[in-house]
Amino acid sequence: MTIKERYEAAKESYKSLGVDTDQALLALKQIPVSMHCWQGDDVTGFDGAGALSGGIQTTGNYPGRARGPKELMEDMDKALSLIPGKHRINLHASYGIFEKGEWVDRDQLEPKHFAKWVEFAKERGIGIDFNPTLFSHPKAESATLSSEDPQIRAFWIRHVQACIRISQYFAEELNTPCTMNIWIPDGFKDIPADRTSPRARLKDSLDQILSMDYDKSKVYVAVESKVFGIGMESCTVGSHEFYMNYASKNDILCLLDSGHYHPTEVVSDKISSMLLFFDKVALHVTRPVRWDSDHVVLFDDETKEIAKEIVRGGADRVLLALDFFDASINRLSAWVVGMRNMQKALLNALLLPNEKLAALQKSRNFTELMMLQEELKLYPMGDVWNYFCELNGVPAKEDWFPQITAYEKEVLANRK
Ligand code: RNT
Ligand code: ZN
Repeated sequence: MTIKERYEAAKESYKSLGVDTDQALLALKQIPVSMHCWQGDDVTGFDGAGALSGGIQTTGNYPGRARGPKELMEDMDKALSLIPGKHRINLHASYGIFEKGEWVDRDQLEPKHFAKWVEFAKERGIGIDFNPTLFSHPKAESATLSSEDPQIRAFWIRHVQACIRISQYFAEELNTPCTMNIWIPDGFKDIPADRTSPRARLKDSLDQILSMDYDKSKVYVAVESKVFGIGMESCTVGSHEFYMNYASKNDILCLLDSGHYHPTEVVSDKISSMLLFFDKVALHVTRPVRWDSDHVVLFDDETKEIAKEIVRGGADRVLLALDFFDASINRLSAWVVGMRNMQKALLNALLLPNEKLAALQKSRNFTELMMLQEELKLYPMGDVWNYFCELNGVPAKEDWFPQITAYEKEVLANRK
């Protein structure tokens, strides 16, 4: 049976539930996922400002890490060619591209340092999202936007403002809003004596940053909280409560990273609440495993649950990005697996008889609701997915992997 024939059979199964698979495929194509550049080089960046710090860590030394803009772009291109649909890319400020011999510190970054990325995005017709980089830098050794040192704090304020200008440049050049997400590593290893002052300084820094003139319809500023990081086990200054309140009072966005909460707390349960109070919510989808918040996204229960909430809440209101970095496996494969899994989860959600399920809940028919939710798990989603890949001109099933193997032999193996 061909992929198309299998699809036709699957279509009939879903039809009996009242689900239109053609509609689902159209809807899936409309959902861009922002692919993070930092999986390609273990969050190293190009500015050579310092080794990875901030309580995040990549482990592993799989050969073939991208060592500069050219290699990273090549790798991202290859990965994107194996992912169905049109997506976005997500950059960090540490990925600015300098002319030979040029170097500026992070507070002096300008749009021109990102012109090559704009060129890359324009040629591929995709948008760019952005992140100031407040780690892996000598001035980030103790604290950044919450620092007790006014000069350090001013440096990082200038950096984030520079990033807002660069984000606006991306939005204007590429004709699509840029989500600019602020994450800082500030926090305390052990029990602090004063939790308020650092948070008050962070609040003031954000106020100063946002007092600049920028176009809010082009730059969506978001703030990302975290429960703990390595070396910041007892308290992070930018906690969930801090940022949720800050974002809501100042009309910016909250970004929820699915690896940044207590182990049994789930982001899937937060999205509906956020969307009742915010126009949009931003996400970093990732997979927490014990101490690490950044394993490759799998097609697992929480990813599926997040996708259901996105589909049910309105995919246009959720700014969807991935965030993981695994240096122990082929980095391109990590991207492709993570991106395709996010899309599979979205497809899974689009193929549910969502209204019917909601009606069962409304009538408190929890017996039938459970039965149906469980039976749905074995519906032939794979046949619909394979057809989606075929329609979008990328290999279905595991058939993309030989291209990774070939690329590893021909390109990655030469990076010594
Ligand atoms: C760190 C945050 C943050 C980073 C990236 C590199 O815990 O999740 O989003 O992973 O900005
Ligand atoms: Zn994140």
